[in-house]
Amino acid sequence: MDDTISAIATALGVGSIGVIRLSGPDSLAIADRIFTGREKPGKDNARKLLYGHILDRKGQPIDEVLAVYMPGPHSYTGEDVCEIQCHGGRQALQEILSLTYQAGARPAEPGEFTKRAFLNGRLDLAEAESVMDIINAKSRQALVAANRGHEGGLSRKVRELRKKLRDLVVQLEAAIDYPEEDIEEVTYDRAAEVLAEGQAAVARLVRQGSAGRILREGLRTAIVGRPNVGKSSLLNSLLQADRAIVSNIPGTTRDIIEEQMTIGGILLVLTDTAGLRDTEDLVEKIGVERSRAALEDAQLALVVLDGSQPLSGEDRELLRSLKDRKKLILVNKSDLPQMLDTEGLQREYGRSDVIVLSVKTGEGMEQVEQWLREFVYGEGSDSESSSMTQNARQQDLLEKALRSLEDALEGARQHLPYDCLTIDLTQTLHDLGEITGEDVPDEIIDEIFAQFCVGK
Ligand SMILES: Nc1nc2c(ncn2[C@@H]2O[C@H](COP(=O)(O)OP(=O)(O)OP(=O)(O)O)[C@@H](O)[C@H]2O)c(=O)[nH]1
Ligand SMILES: [Mg+2]
Repeated sequence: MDDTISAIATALGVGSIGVIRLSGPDSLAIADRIFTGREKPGKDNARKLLYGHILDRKGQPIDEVLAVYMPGPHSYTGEDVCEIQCHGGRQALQEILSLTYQAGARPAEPGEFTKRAFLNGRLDLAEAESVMDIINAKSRQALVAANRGHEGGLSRKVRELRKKLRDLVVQLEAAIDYPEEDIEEVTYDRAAEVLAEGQAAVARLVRQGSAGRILREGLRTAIVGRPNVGKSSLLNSLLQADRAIVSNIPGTTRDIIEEQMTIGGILLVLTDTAGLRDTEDLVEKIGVERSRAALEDAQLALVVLDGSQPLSGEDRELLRSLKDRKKLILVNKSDLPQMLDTEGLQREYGRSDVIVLSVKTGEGMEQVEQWLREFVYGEGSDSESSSMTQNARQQDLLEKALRSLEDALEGARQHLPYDCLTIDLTQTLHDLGEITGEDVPDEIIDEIFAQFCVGK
């Protein structure tokens, strides 16, 4: 890249410090032009923080700053980079930024620093994308997963797999070019073996990717049930805040209340809803409609029942309507004498998917947390080591790769002509290569980095 870009790298708004970042061949010259101090940034004091001032064109100080020069290729972008730390007010940042423009830099596009890092081979595409996942991480687990992606967790697996499949293509092509009857059987078996291994590996990544998606975007969870069973109490208890109004009057909650929270490191996008019942009250009716819409949209339903009362017709109807949906049944108010046939419910819906709890005393809340963890990560899995950070694009490519790989495997088992296998495999290699950026059109690269923030 032969031009030099500049941007504010810190969040807009008031903060104690702000950072302006320059990258490109003229970084040092531009910093030199606008920075005054006892020592000027240069080769001799690379990577050292220098104290000084930024002066405007009339020599008036704009701000007191620290500046650092990081020569390429050992910098974030792989190019010469200069960073100026000033006070984090809008005005100082904007004025220093315009000075860098006047001194020869051009405004950086969103994600352009990271794009340069990618184009200079500092990061592959999947690693670069995970930079945004780190920035956007809203829970501990999402952060762990994003860091794994950034360190090349996904890239490494994809590259290994690509290498094995490429070797196989080479062997198959050799067999096409030099057909020898006696090695044919062996090659089919060997091909099927390699393909089955690859298929299993990609299938595992696809599974882990769904968990990763939940980590990034949160699990959309609706709290539903009859009026007065304790839905809003549950929300408040999970949030550890008095968010929703709780009262002993059925029909207290009318509107949808949405809150985000983490539980066991998992981000939940939680909605408390109006109690489901037939009602003549117009406002409540609208609330009930909204509850049904929220339920429709949710990936998981927390069905709250009142354990101090027998199961009602409405409860049964709700459970029936959620027959094929992911749900956790919570029998609340365990501190009161129990009237509900919990064992019957457990027989019908599975022992592990029915939890008896009391929001009032906190009994059973830990079990809820444990259930949610298992729901996200799959039973018995070690959450931290299996979570991946695939984004929708990567997940989509993995799913495509899986399909062509399955076709190739089927082909090998049926002893189809080698060309058929190599056609499928070429497709797989292409899709996998698009993940790491080894085989990806420029438009897609531009599209990816356009989603980044300016200054990253
Ligand atoms: N004893 C006991 N009472 C509870 C428990 N959880 C909630 N309650 C009470 O049940 C009543 C209803 O609680 P809410 O949380 O408002 O119920 P809701 O399901 O949100 O009701 P609607 O908004 O009307 O649909 C309140 O008086 C709560 O204090 C519990 O575990 N034990
Ligand atoms: Mg409520």
